[in-house]
Amino acid sequence: MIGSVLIANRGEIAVRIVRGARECGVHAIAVFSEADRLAPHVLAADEAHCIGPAPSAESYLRGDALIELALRVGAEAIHPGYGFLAERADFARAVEAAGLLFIGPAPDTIAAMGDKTEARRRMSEAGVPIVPGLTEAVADPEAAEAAAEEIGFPVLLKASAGGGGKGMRVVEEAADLRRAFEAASREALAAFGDGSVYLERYLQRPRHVEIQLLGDTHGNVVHLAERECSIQRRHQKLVEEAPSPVLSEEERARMGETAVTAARAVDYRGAGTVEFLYERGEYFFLEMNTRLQVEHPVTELVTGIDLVEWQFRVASGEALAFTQDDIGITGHAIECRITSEDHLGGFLPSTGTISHFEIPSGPGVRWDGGVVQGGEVTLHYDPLLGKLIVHGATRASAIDRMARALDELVVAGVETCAPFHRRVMEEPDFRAGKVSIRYIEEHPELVEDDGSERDLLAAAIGAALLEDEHRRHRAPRIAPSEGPSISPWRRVGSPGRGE
Ligand code: MV4
Repeated sequence: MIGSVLIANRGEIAVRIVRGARECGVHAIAVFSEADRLAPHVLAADEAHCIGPAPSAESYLRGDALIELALRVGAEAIHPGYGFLAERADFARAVEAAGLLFIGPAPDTIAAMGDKTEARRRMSEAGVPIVPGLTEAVADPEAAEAAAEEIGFPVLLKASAGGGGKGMRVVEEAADLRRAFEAASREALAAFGDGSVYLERYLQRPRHVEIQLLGDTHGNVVHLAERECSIQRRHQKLVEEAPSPVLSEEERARMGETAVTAARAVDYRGAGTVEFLYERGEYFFLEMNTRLQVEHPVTELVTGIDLVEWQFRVASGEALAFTQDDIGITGHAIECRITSEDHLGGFLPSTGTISHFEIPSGPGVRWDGGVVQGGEVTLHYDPLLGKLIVHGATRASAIDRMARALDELVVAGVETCAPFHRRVMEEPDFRAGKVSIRYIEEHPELVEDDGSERDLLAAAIGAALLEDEHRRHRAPRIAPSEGPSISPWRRVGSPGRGE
C-alpha cells in the first residue's frame, strides 16, 4: 500500500477520500484555498497546505503547483477526486512524469474517453453498442444533412470534445440543420476550444443507467452493477439509486458484461463508469467517466465494496480480491444530492453562513458531507453541500427511509434543495420507478412554489412561539437561593409548581 496521498480536491469528496485513506493507513495530505482554511476536508486530513486564493483557477486547478507541492511534501500519489483535474489527461501525464502515482486510469485512457468520437470508435470496434450515428466529426452543414438523412430525424448534434451537454442541439427536420450545426459548432468552440461536431440519432425519453467498473493492473476487470441516474436537471444529477428499478437480472448481467468489454478495450484500471442510455430494453454506450463519481456511495451500499479503498489498492499494484461471481447486490440504496440551491424558481444558487446544521443518522443512513455549522457557502465552488444516502431492504423501504432522513436534516442560513427531494420521495411516478431523463420537466409541480414549504416553516415558527409563550406562563419561579443550577425544565408541568 502507498504511504501517502495528496488529495487535489475539496468539499465532500475530499473528506470521503481522507476517510478512505485513513482506513487504508495512508497519510492524507489535503490542499486548500484561502477560502477553505477551516473547511472540513482540511480538519479531517493528517496534513494540509494552502495552494492559493479562492478562485479555483488560482488554487484547485493549478496542476503544476499541486505536483510541485506533492513532491515537496513527499506524497507518493495524487487523488484528483471528481471535477477539477480528474479527467485532464495532461495533468495525469504530468503527475506520472513527476514520478508520482495518479489515482485513476492511464492518461491515454482518459484522453481517448474524453474525445467523444474516438470513444465511439473504440467502443464500436470492441462490439459495444453505441447510439446509432457517426463516429467522425462532420466537416460542414452539407455533410451533416447527408448523415442526418441516413440516421433519420430527429438527430442530435454533439460536440466531439463534448460532455455535459454543451454544444448539443436537437434537430427535428432537415430545414433546421444548418442553423443548428452553426450554433452547436460555435458553442463547442467557445466551451472546448474545438468546434467539431458529429451526429447521433436522438433518443426521446431514455433512462440514464450507468455501470460501475473496477479494474486492476493485472488484467482483472469486474462490474459492480448499475446506478439509475435519470433524475437530473441541466445535466446535474439530483437523485441516484442502485439497483435500477427496471433492469432484470439478465439485463444487469448483459449490460455489466458490455461495460467490462468497454473497459478492457481501453485497458481500464481503477474505478470507472460506463454511461448508457436505456430505452425500451435497448441500451447504448454514451460516455465513459474515468473518475470516481459523486454517486459512488449507492454502489458501495448495495455491494459492500469500498470503492475508494480499492482505488488505493489498485493504484498500489494489488490485484482485485474478488471475481465477478463474488459480487452481489443486497437491498436498495438511494442518494439525494443536497445542494445550496433554491429549487423553487430555477435552482438559483444560495449563499451565506450555515447558521444551524443537523445531520440525519439512524439505521441505514449515511451522510457524505463537506460543510459544517458556521461554514460559509460562497459562489466560488460547486453548490454540493453533501449527499444523503440511505440503504433499505427494498426500494420502497429505502424511499421511506430517505423521507425520514430528509425530515431529520436541518440546514439553516442557506436555501437547499432538500424540500425538492422530500417531494420526490412522495411522487407516485418515482415511487413506481417510472423515471426518464425528462422526469423533472414532466413533473413541474416538484419545482413549483405551492407555498407548502413556507406553510411548514410558518407552522414551525408558530409552534416555537407558542411553546415559548407557554413556557413563560408556566415557568417556575426559582428562588434565588436555589440558583441557576436547578434546571427549570424538570419543573415545568410538575404538579403544584409555577402555575
Ligand atoms: C443523448 C440524448 C439523447 N439521444 N444522446 C446529455 C449530456 C451528454 N453527456 C449526453 N446527453 C444526452 N445524449 C442521444 N443520442 C440525451 C442526452 C441527455 C441526457 C443524458 C443523460 C442524462 C441526462 C440527460 C439529459 C438531457 C439529455
